[in-house]
Amino acid sequence: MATERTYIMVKPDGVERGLVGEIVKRFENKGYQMLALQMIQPTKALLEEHYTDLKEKPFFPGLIKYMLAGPVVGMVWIGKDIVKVGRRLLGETNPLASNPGTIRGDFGIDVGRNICHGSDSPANAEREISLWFPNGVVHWNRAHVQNLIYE
Ligand code: YYY
Ligand code: MG
Repeated sequence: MATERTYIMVKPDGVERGLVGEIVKRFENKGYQMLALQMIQPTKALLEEHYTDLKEKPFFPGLIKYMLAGPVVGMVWIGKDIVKVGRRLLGETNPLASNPGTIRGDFGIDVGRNICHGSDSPANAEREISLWFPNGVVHWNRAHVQNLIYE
């Protein structure tokens, strides 16, 4: 039974462009299971904590400003190897370097408007899930479909 979780977040550009359903669909189609979903207008403090590893980068102020531009849709997903595979579904950080068939490759152009976030390690995923969902998330079992997805 897979227990790895990841934090996926549609950024303000993705929300405003109506791509939430498309992104949810790609994770659902793959066979992954959703544990939480919320639309939230993040505060500057929350975003600075989320991106704390990047605070010395030259693009950091622009990144925070862009992420404050509107609500984001944050999700928790669970499944086998989901951190790594979730990032493969997203594509590269730079949409122009991302293959067609990936979220960033199909829908984006500029790195500073790359539509969707995905955790980069299981440890960071758990850190981000605690940050964005401080009250925890539901745990539910897909009793019937589980055997159709996992052997
Ligand atoms: O994990 P990922 O989102 O693919 O990239 P990070 O290196 O964590 O950077 C976070 C975020 O910062 C990225 O999604 C876009 C933005 N960014 C940028 O605007 N310019 C860069 N040169 C690198 C990253
Ligand atoms: Mg990252």
